[in-house]
Amino acid sequence: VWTDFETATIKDIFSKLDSEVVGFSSRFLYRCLIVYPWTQRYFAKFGNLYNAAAIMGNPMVAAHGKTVVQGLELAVKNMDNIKATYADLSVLHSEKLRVDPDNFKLLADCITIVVAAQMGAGFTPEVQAAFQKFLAVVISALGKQYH
Ligand code: ZNH
Repeated sequence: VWTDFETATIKDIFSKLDSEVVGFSSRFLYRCLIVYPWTQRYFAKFGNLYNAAAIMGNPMVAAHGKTVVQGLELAVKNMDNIKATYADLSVLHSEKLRVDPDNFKLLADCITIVVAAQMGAGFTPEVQAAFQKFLAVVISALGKQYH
């Protein structure tokens, strides 16, 4: 259950991300792949990701960041029904991609850091709480198939 403030905050953040934050979608994925290098193993088909420059210069990484953001936007559009919305995505990540669900949390932290850096003083504790709650629901829905 979401409060009016939470709903408004989440929608507001995502409405600004793509239009105002240049390269937002790729930046959080770069950060995840650099800071938690073991997450690179799932992206073997993206080719060489051996250092930060290679990661940031890789168009497939950038494109995948957009894909993840589109997935998040789908959750924003279906905030009261994220579990059902993510049912197929959860099966994909657990059974086909075999992504260790601990990594969802790591990626979510990278998303939070990039959003916080962008929003500056606007990222108040209340906004952070709403955003982290949203990501926690996303992670739980994505991990549903694992339990
Ligand atoms: Zn993921 C895919 C989302 C996390 C890995 N993903 C994907 C997609 C989406 C997503 C939407 C597409 C699908 C289709 O195609 O159908 N993810 C997502 C989200 C999240 C995630 C929302 C959280 C937040 N992932 C993740 C992680 C990882 C991953 C953490 C690792 C580390 N994914 C992945 C892969 C893939 C995906 C590998 C596949 C890619 C390709 O193939 O291209």
